[in-house]
Amino acid sequence: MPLLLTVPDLACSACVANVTQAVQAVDASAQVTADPKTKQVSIVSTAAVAAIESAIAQAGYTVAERSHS
Ligand SMILES: [Cu+2]
Repeated sequence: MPLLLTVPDLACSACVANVTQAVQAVDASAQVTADPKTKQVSIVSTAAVAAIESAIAQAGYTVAERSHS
């Protein structure tokens, strides 16, 4: 089940690349799909949710909401 995060400051494809890199720094095999229009980031990873969220925060983005789909 992918982890679904809402990241309101996801504005463009550069943000998508930044967030993807941040998550893949935690788990190199993570599958990250992010859409600047919906502000949703879908992540398939075995890494801990807290580790993923803190990596995204350290990249300069805010995680507003989290849900498992
Ligand atoms: Cu951007």
